[in-house]
Parts: sequence; structure tokens; C-alpha cells
Amino acid sequence: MAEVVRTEREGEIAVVTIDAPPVNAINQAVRAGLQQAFAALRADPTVKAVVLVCAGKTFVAGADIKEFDTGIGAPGYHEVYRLIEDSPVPVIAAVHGTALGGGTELALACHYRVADKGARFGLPELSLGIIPGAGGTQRLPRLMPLEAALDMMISGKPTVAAKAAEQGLVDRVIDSELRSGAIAYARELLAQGKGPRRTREQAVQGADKAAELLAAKRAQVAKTMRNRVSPPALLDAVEAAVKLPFDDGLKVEQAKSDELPLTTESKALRHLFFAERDVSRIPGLGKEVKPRNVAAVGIVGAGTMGGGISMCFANAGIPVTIVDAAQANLDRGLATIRKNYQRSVTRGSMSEAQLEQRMALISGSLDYAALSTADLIIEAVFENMALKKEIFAKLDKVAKPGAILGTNTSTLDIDEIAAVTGRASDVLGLHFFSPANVMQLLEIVQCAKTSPDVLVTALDVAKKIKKTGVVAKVCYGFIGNRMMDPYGREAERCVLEGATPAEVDGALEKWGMAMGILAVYDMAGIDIGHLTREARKELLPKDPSFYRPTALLTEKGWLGQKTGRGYYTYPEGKRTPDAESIAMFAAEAKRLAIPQRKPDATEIVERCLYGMINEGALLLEEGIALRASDIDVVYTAGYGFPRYRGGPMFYADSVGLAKIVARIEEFAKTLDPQYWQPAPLLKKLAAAGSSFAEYQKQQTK
Ligand code: 3H9
Repeated sequence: MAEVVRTEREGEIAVVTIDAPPVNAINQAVRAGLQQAFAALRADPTVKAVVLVCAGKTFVAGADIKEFDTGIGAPGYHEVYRLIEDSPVPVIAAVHGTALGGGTELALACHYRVADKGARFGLPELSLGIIPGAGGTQRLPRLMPLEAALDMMISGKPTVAAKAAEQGLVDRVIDSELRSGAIAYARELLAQGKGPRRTREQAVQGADKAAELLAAKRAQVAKTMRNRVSPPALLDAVEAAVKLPFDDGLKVEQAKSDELPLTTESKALRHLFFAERDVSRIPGLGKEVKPRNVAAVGIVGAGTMGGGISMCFANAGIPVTIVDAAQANLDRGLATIRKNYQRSVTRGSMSEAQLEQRMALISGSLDYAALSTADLIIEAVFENMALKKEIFAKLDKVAKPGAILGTNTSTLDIDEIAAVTGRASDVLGLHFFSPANVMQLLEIVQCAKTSPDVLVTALDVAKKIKKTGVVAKVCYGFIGNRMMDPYGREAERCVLEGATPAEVDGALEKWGMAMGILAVYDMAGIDIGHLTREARKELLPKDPSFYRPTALLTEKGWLGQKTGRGYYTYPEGKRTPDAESIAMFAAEAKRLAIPQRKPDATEIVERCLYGMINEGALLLEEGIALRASDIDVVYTAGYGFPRYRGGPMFYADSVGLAKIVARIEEFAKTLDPQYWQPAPLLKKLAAAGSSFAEYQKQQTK
């Protein structure tokens, strides 16, 4: 194996290079390599300064996340970084790419920092449920003002080199080739007689206002990072930096940093880190399957979805042609797109010139012939099988050979749609979520005949438009909406059993969902789900209570926010409990003779989530979802499921499958048994004391 750390000489300057592809993550071997290199340099009196650089596309992108599963092997971070900081000659970090986590901390332990102008510095540890544990909580506030340091660690957002220089983190931004620029900088330091400048010997900046600031940040994280353990732990460690001598502060950091990887929160977030990267690995599809080129895109339908999808492509610099049946729709659609971009301009996240560039990439037409040059055409009209079939038949006539035809349906049978074309192998589902230009998730639905390169192209397109593309097979609702069905069913049934909408939503939100499901219905439009259910009535349970509250609201014309009331009322736009709708649900429950159990918060959460998890197990058995972790990505990227709980399947594992099966069996006795039959896979895994994670490992063996 190539050496991960090597030392070269440029005269009196030693250049230490970390070379651990792909992102120079630090693991035991890199720490040992650094230890060996810096110990050797100490013993060499001819070395006057050390430049620390990285090979490849980036400076150290952090600790090797996999090492948290096994525990950090010796030598530890503090030990190695201390050795670097103790160097008797100046050590200059030369940073390019993204210095993240332990990478930024490594730079902080050096005496000086120079950065390529494109470099960025970040401490994203909280996004993994841990805290900077290589001295970052102690050193960062000694180099930049406390508030900026806290913001950087709480937000996890990387800071660009120029800003880092303003804040004191970077000593010089280098425009030219970094390595030689860093060596020149080292020589300048030597010429000026500058020696080591140890971060730990500096005072925390803004310590006088620390109490106030930390109190404000504690209040902030309690609100915005609810149910989390790592944010308060981060603030404890920073408080130690303010109050204690450096070495004692470091001990506080170490203790917390040792404990946090063992929490479910951190395990969940690390699980998602790898799950999000696994989604594009499709079993049986090797690197030999190449994506088709997508240089021009067509969209059918200038409505909300069509417009949002068009923006995704324009944002990625790909030209889009929107076709609609009516000029008025096109005009309205294009105007809405412009308005959305205008909002970004007003917010300051986009310039007028960028707005015009993006608008110039989007054109409208009434003629399907305008789609004849597109490499990918996405149909985004409303959910109606006959209409979609008509459109696909037309597309089949005008699309060029090899063009991919996608449908944005959220529920319909795409095999049936593909069958009207003479090119079913080029057809698949591309299910965007509303608003499409904002939401992270893209469900990629592989049909019976979709060819492998079409699937690979869709995954590639997802990356280009910065979406998380997850593959599902054809079934009603695919992964996301199918699992929402039992979730919503139980929420509505709880309402009929005497829980108020605010109690149901409150329980789910307190548990961690971004928004309660009934509030979501109000926002999306109550009638949407109702109409979908009406369209497939024969297939649904013959249960008069099934989604009855939504049906009642639709009958009343109380369709949610768009009509000013639904599960809630909205005086002055504020969501408020609605005594009238609550009374209506109570009367309906009486009519249907539904016992008033008044489920408490625990029961509400269990019923909604266990119903969803059980459906997830069915999806795995049926092969609709490729992996349990894919389901977790769908839910965290598209449905407001709390990342720190890892997604529904990870959450199920963390509760214990045996406990979930026991509860489902209990519900079969106390609630409607037709809904509470444990999925065979769930039952099997629970009986074996196994988990979805274990099942996934066996699957991929
Ligand atoms: C930390 O530093 C804690 C410290 O305070 C010390 C505490 C004691 N570890 O994302 P990509 C893999 S916490 C292991 O596709 P990109 C990744 O899985 C860490 N593996 O590339 C993938 O593998 P594969 C703080 C890692 O160009 C491959 O590298 N740091 C790590 O789109 C390429 O990754 C972070 O949280 C890692 N740290 O983006 C940074 N990083 O090819 C996490 C990457 O098998 N990393 N891999 O799928 C990132 O944000 C992005 O990877 C980065 C590159 C922006 C660097």
C-alpha cells in the first residue's frame, strides 16, 4: 500500500503530504503517519519550517467516519495534533478543496494557514451527531470571534477562504499554485524571524460576552435542533474553552467526543451519510453501464410541478422546453418561474443577471414537435391515467430515438403508461416532490422494461440537478406515498377516536416530524388525497372510518389553507384549532360508533410510525425498495422524517423489531385487525432477533 503520509524537502522547508484518496479522511494509519513524520522532523535540525499539504482533490475532509463504529485507534487526534502544534519550527497548513471536521481542526493545530482561493473550511460534526473532537471546540474560538466560531460549528456550513481570512482563520489566500505559494509564505515567515504561533496559547476572542452568547445559542438549539444531544454537548465544550485553561477544556471536549458516537442520534446520522451515497449503487449494474447524454430536456405541463422541474434543469445549466396545451398555461407557468427566481434575487441568493440566464434556458411551446431534440422528456400533468397515456403516445411519435421518457406520476402504474409507446425500455418514473425546485428527493421508478442505461442516466441526472435519486419499482405510491398511507390512516383514525388534530400533529412533531400530517394535508390541499382515493375506491378497505375526516372536510369544501380552513382554521394566516371541525369529527365518530379511546401521544406516534414501518417491510419483501436504507433516504429527504432518527427502518431497528411486532400484535387485538398484521419479513427478523440493517447486509453479500 502507498504511504498515506510522506515527507519531502524543498531546501530548508519540509513538505508533509497526506495522500489518502478519495478525500484524505483521517484514520488510524494517517494519524500514525503524521505522528511518525512530525516526530522525525523534530529530530532534524536542518528543517526550518514545515508545510502540510494534501494530495488529490481536497485537503482532509474530516475524520474517517467509519472509524467511529470501531472506536478511534491509537494514536488519538489530540496526541497527534499536539505533536504538530508543539513543533519547534513553524508549521503552515496549505489548504485546498474542502477542509472539513478533523481537517479544519488539523489546520487549526498548525501555526499558520494559507488557503487556495477556492478552499472552504467547515466543521460539520453536528450533522453526524458528534462535536469537533480534535481540538476544534477549543482552538476555533481562539482564532476567530466566539460568535462566528459558534455559528460555524452550529450551522456546519463551510466558510470560503476569503471570509475565513477576514475572520482570522486564514493568514493568506493564495491565487497561484498552492504548494509553491505555501513554501514562499514559509520563507517569508522565516525571513521575518517568525516562529511557531500556537493557537492554544491565544485567548478566546469575546470571552467577556460569552455567558450571554452561550445562553442565546442554547435557546436557539433547543428550538431548532429539538430532541438532539450533540448541540448542547457542543455548547458545553465551547463553554469549557471560555472558562477553563486549554488543556482542561480539551479534556471536556474529549469526554463528550468519546461518548457521542455511541448515541443513537450519531449512529442514525452516520447511517444516513452512507445510505445517501449507497442509493446510486444498483445491484447487478456495474460501471460498464454508461449514462446517456442529457443536454436538452423537455417538460410536458406548465403547472406547478412542470415549472418547478424546469427550474431544476435550468439551475444546472440544461436548456428546457416546456410544452402545454394552452398558451395561457404557458404564460402563467413562465411567469411563476420568473417570480420564484425573483424571490431569490430579492433574498440576495441570486443576481438579476443569473435570473436572466436561467430564464433564457427555459422556453415554451404549444407544439409537441418542439420536444423532438430533447434527450429527456418529463411529463408533469395531473394524475389522470387516460391523459398520461394520450401524452405518451404523442411523445412516442415526436421524441428522437434514444430519448428518455419520464413521468412525474406519484401513484399511477407506469408499466401501463409505458405500454402505449413503442419504446417501453426508454420509459421510467421521475417522481419529484413539491416544490420541485426545493425538495431534495427524486424517486426514480424502474418499470418492468426500463433498460439499465436509462436507470443509470436517471441517477446521473439526479446528481446533476443536485437531487437525491432513490430507485423504486412500480407499485401504488412507490416507496414514499405507499408508506404514507398507513401513517395518514392512523392519524385520521386517532382523530375519530377523540384526539384533536392539534394533539395528533403535536405528538408527531414533538417526536420529531418536521410537520404533523394533518397540517401537511391542510397545506397541500385536503382534496388531493381524497380524490386519489376516490379514483381507486374499489381497491381500498371497506371500512367507513378509513380516511373519513379528510372525506368529510372535502365534502364540506374545507380544503385546507387554500380555502382558509381544513383540519385547522387560519385567521390571519395562523394555524388555529377549529372547534367546528373537531365537533364535526366527534359527531361522525358517534354516527360510526367509534369508541372514544382518546389515544395519548405515545400511542399516536406508535400507531402512525409502526404502520409505516410495517409497510416498509412489505416493500422490501416485494422488492419495490432495493434496501432498507433507501427507504430511510426517501423519508428523510422527502417527508420531513427527522434525520437524527435515521429514517423509519433505522428507527425500527433502534426500537427493536421484537417490540414493534409485539405492539402490532397488540393493536390487532385492540384496534382494527385488518390493518395490524405484521409483515412476514418483520415477523421473521424479529423472531430471529435480527434487524433491517442485518437483513440488508445479508442481501448485499
Ligand atoms: C470529524 O471530522 C470528527 C472530528 O472532529 C474528529 C473527532 C474525534 N469518512 O461525498 P462523496 C467517502 S467527522 C469516510 O461521494 P464528493 C464517501 O463515502 C467528519 N468516508 O464525494 C465516498 O465513498 P464511496 C467530518 C468518506 O466529492 C467517497 O469518500 N467530515 C468521508 O461529492 C467520496 O465522497 C465530513 O462530514 C469521511 N469523512 O464530496 C465530511 N468523506 O465512493 C464528509 C467522504 O465509496 N464528506 N467519504 O461512496 C463530505 O462532505 C464529502 O464527501 C466531500 C466530497 C465534500 C468531502
